[in-house]
Amino acid sequence: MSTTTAPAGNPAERLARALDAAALEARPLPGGGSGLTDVAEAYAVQEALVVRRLARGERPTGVKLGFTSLAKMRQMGVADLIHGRLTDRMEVADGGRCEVAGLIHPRVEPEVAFLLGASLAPGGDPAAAVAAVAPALEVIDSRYDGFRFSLPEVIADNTSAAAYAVGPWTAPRDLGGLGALGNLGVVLELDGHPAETGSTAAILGHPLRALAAAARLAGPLAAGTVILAGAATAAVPLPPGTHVRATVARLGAVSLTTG
Ligand code: OOG
Repeated sequence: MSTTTAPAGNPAERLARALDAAALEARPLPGGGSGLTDVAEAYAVQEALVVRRLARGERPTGVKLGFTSLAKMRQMGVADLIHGRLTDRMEVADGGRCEVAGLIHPRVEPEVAFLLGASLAPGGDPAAAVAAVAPALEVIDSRYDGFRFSLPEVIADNTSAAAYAVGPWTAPRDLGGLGALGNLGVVLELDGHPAETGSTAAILGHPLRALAAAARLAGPLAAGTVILAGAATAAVPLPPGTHVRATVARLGAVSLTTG
């Protein structure tokens, strides 16, 4: 009698499938157990993971950067820029409700978002491509147990992306140019209490550098793409029933409530 085994698939697809199932079932994988050591392979897993989401009808909306601030690098014990993909399924309206019950161990971070008005090629002028900037909230949810992972593992896991909300857009001319973004105060509040404070300067010294990095690492980026520049502060745990607000000086505030 012969035995049949399910087609194994290539290793990238196998890990992508496991990460996808972990997210869908809110059941974390053990971190450090994937055997993944190569960054290029890790991005191949991320790609396979995103392809699975797109096959379910999700639409790409943008790109996110991770570990653009020292606060985040220190918090997570890693020291390299990473990038992930955003989809419409992750979008939460400003002031809207974000369901966290189906997540594993959500955390929230205050960010700056860019909206591209023109395409941006690797090495292109990021400021010239920006149509607008906004305060943003990113909800991250590692699919690894205890938020413990290696750099390739977090890349494979689409850089922990789970949800995001973008506040009101401001055109660069209304700020007197994007130079103003270099040092704006940032406050993250949970239920009206400040949880983290910082500055946009924490994002690679200037958030425009994160946009240049996004183009270099994930470009070319099309007009209409949203780019999350990375957290300005450490991330904080996000329980259900919480009102979260991020305020960026001169850009205003963005909020969501968790369900
Ligand atoms: C990875 C995501 C990091 C940021 O803004 O630095 C990130 C993680 O901390 O799980 O999104």
